[in-house]
Amino acid sequence: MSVIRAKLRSRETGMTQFEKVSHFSGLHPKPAGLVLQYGTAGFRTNAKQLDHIMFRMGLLAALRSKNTKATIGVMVTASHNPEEDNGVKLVDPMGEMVTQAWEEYATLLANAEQEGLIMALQEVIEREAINMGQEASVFIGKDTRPSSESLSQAVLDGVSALGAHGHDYGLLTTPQLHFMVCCKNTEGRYGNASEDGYYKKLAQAFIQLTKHARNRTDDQKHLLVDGANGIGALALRKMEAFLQKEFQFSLFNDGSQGKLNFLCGADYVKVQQRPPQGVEMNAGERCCSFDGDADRIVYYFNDSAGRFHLLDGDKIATLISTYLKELLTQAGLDLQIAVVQTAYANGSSTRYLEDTMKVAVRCVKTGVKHLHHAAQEFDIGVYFEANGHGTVLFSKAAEERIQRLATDPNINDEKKNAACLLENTINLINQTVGDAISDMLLIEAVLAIRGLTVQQWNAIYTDLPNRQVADRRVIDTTDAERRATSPLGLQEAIDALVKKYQMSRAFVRPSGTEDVVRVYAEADSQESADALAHEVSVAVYKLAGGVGPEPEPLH
Ligand code: NG1
Ligand code: ZN
Repeated sequence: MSVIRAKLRSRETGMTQFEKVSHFSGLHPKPAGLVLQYGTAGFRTNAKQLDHIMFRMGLLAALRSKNTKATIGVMVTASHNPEEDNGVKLVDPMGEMVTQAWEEYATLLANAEQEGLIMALQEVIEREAINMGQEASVFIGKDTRPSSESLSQAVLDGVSALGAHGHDYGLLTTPQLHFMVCCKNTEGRYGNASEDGYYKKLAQAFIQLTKHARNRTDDQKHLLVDGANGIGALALRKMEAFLQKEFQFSLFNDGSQGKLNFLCGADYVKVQQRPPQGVEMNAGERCCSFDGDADRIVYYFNDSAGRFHLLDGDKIATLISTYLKELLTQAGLDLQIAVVQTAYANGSSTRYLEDTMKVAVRCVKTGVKHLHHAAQEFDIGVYFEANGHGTVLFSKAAEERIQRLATDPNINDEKKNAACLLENTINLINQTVGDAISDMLLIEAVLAIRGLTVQQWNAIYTDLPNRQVADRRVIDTTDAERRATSPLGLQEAIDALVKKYQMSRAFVRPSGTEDVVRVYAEADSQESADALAHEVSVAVYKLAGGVGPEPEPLH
């Protein structure tokens, strides 16, 4: 019925909606036979293959908007991938990743051959009983990749082909776009849906929070930032004035010279376990790296002996959850706090959180959507992937209790102070998705309030040495999803290898964002972790039909 209504409405303008879609689709044709899968975080591959995908995701966003009667977001980015790749992520009304039920529709539209597109659209419309007469609105953002310009235009074409209103924000970090969508759909209660609105909200919360930290020295206010030559660098520069010198930074890899994510950025630093190129670090200086769309952050420093120390998502989760737990105790609030991790979390972090901090820990599948959902089950859910993507979610009830306490005239100073800190902390956090800028400011504030140096933070627990390998030569990943996990005997072989090492753990999974298989190993020493990672990749190579030469030992 909804389909008929769509046809009737559009007839007045001369062209039916579907005729319009067909016409525009001809400008964004799909290469026949090309099949792309919705990965860990949307579609992601070489930018040359993505024009039709972008157009069709514009269509899907318009449908999702009609379906939810709310504004939907579309972000054009490939995050930590190399510059020649690109990708697209859809944002649901409250600023979260698009619901998993719609990933199926995304795949359906993406892979429909040119002549089957209208039928695929009709299927979605019918299955969701979408009223095509409903108004629709889509927010669009893009990262700094050269290909993002024309690809975001393709998204806009898709949006307007279905008569939806498209608002193109141009260059934004991924978390900024999530923020805008949430602001819009909460009628401004979450903040103002503009770039300045974002900077103002976060900067004000940061300034309020750091008032609670006494005697901050200039050194404590200063951080070295690696912008991965991406959008995060641009955003941070724009934010500078709003921070009123309460936070100062030296920005490296700001995109003026280097290539996006090349030898720099959070993913490079985490996987290679070494500092990015292009950052001038002195011993003991606090440094951080964003990834290509600024939704991940990792910290690090070199000690006086020149040794590199990485503080990844696990260390960040520990710092933040410890801080929050202490505040809850001071405020006398019995709210349940939990940390959500993935299999990539260092074994030491899990042990520390459970045994020493007595915080509940949940382990979920890789991918932000899985962490986000699990975190929503608690009063306060702190979620971080080891790679530095994460945030904190406060349930509505928790937020209300904190607000009531902060304005309660009958409580003592200690409780009032803790409640105010919690309130400002909530305002500083981007609860829609992991946000490098918001996380960075929160970490800076927590270190200042607790009077911790980066060395003291690092010493909270010691990481088990670990190694992550991803090798394009090792395996042909066109259908790696099965070949990496199902060859008979692979898991048994890994189990046998793990037994050879002390305190060890290892697993493999196909990446959902790159054409690789990821191998993770940890053990009691770096030599053992490296050796185990190598042995497991050889097992994958032999049992899962690797291509190219056999993987070589690490170091
Ligand atoms: P894949 O490529 O599926 O491993 C990577 C990260 C995920 C997530 C996505 C989205 C690792 C091991 N994997 O996914 O955690 O962040 O990218 O960006 O870090
Ligand atoms: Zn990212």
